[in-house]
Amino acid sequence: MEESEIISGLTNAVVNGKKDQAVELAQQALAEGVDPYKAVIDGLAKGMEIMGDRYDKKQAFMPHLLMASNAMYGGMDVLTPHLKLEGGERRAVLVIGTAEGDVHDIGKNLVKTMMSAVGFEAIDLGKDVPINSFTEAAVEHKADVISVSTLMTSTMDNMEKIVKSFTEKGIRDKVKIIVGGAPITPDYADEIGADTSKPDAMEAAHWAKEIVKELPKDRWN
Ligand code: B1M
Repeated sequence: MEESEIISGLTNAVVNGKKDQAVELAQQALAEGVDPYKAVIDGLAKGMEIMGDRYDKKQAFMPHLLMASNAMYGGMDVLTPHLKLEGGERRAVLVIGTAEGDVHDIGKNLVKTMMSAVGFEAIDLGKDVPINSFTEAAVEHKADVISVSTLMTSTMDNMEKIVKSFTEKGIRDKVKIIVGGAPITPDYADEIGADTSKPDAMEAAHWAKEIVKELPKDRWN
């Protein structure tokens, strides 16, 4: 099977909610030497994007979305262990989660996957994360980067509260904070005092990998 067929097959498996097919094609991608990044981003994630558009146009409904995400995770489970780690002596620590009130976690999980792939050790707080859990985890794990996602306008305010909680605890300068998700813009990130926002998981990971170099190594001592 050609690479392009495998990639489009992965997209279709997600769109059609076929987990077995996604798993099989992900295994085939590895066997045929397809870049696992490409298989995740151009294959599986593309399928979720298509389903998102269909949902917006009322051509797909909740059960279809859940089946699609189930298929996507099936493929990701196969591919994620093969995303090549990019070097560095100590693994930088990422604390990641979805803002309180928001249970959408597909994009957050993609960001986690890509961040792990560029070398981060990810502390995943999950979805609908209480505001103070971010600072608590940051202190406990001596975090470098905090990544917060939300897909709903109604939960954007909680991102601001998360950033404020770092200032209130006096640890804002110890971490870099990235916020993202469909309604989030770089201007919004600036307005709430976060360091940046990026439009997709890959860009977020590349930014994080570079920005950690600016953090003083002894700042948590
Ligand atoms: Co819901 N949902 N949903 N949903 N859902 C949206 C987000 C919505 C836009 C649909 C709509 O109305 N058009 C809408 C929000 C409206 C708004 O506020 N503007 C909405 C709503 C309203 C709801 C409910 C309230 C519906 C209800 O119950 N009445 C409810 C939420 C309950 C809650 O959270 N408390 C709900 C529930 C669900 C499901 C559970 C069915 C399911 C989520 C399953 C899951 O995540 N496990 C779901 C889904 C799937 C969607 C849509 C269709 C798709 C979202 C998705 O996964 N996209 C979405 C409509 C849409 O997007 N077209 C919709 C694919 C994913 C890969 O993209 O997460 O955007 P995304 O991530 C992207 C980028 O945003 C970026 O990187 C990724 C690409 O690489 N990114 C970051 C993400 N995080 C980042 C962080 C970064 C940087 C980049 O740095 C930190």
